[in-house]
Amino acid sequence: MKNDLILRAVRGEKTERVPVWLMRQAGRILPGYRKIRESVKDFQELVKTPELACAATLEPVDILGVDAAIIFSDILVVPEAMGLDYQMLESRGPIFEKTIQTEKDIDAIRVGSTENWTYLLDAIKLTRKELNDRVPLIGFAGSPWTIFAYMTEGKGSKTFSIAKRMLYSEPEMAHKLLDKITQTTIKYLKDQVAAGAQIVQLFDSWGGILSPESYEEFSLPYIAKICNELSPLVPVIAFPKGAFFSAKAIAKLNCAAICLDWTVDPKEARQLLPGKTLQGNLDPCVLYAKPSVIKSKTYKMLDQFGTQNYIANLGHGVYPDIPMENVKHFIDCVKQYPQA
Ligand code: 1CP
Repeated sequence: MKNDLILRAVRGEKTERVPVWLMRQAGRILPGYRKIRESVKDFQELVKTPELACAATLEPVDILGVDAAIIFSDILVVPEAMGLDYQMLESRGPIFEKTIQTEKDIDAIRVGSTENWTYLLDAIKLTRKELNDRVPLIGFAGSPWTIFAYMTEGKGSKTFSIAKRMLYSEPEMAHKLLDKITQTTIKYLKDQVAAGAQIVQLFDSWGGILSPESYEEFSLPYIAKICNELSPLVPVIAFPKGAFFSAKAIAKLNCAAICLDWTVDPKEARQLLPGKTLQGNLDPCVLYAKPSVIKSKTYKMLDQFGTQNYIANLGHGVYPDIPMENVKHFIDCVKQYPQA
């Protein structure tokens, strides 16, 4: 591996420079992505064509100079593999044709298996070959709770009240669905590792809309199960977005690293998550600012986290309308940060 900074940082080994990558680094901020996206019928065609997914994965490595690639796919591939088809609507996000409301609906979907995501495994194999060990390749999945939220709502939501209603009114049913998603996700991530993913990240994008009690009943135990299954194979990064209220419980996860959103104070995170590599957490909106502001905020973040056991990133995915030059400047600032 030519650049193994992220692998070393995630394992808690010494790094001579802070590694950096961005969540959602392959997307509308990049010209090559926009071109590929225009050439296909829909988002799924891009995700399901290994050559195109590979090209989208490599572009940020080639033109932004990030220290890791993340395989081009989406967390919604898992509900699709379980039998729920979705459409990705321009600027409106995902819409599912059917949603899960009853016990019967849960029984009607399957635990997904390899044949449901071979295109992704082919994309990973091809990308590893094309990367030729330049940087590590990250695989990923949504957390069971976050996938549950899309399966029950059928789309994004501000409140996720349909999803949360099931937690409070039919908790046993909710656990049954979460368990089925968890079984699928474990297979899905193990397959990604077997195909060549060298790190996996679990996105709990909607963890933060739960109360601490609900979070620790309906989200964290399922993340813990996945960590227990995957950690013996590759380093796992958990991203409990907005859920730092449960930091003490999160600290007990069997995972190498925790990704933090921008609401979290780096020093407090160091205290509450001892022994974990930390990743994050610049507010993506900082990247709308002028270069001098991007630099001072980035340097301040590195001062606070320190340079070891740390992976620089944003506190959430990069927004599609952020200028690519600013993203590049952020990456360069991390690389130029003076390190003793
Ligand atoms: O570069 C990369 O990061 C790889 C690709 C990637 C990843 C890691 C995509 C491509 N999606 C994701 C993860 C993902 N997808 C998450 C977790 C991270 C997060 O919180 O942002 C979530 C919640 C989704 C679901 C999703 N997919 C949404 C959000 C809808 C909502 O509820 O607000 C949307 C809009 C998408 C579409 C999507 N996924 C990826 C891209 C590049 C796009 C844009 C679609 C397009 O170009 O048409």
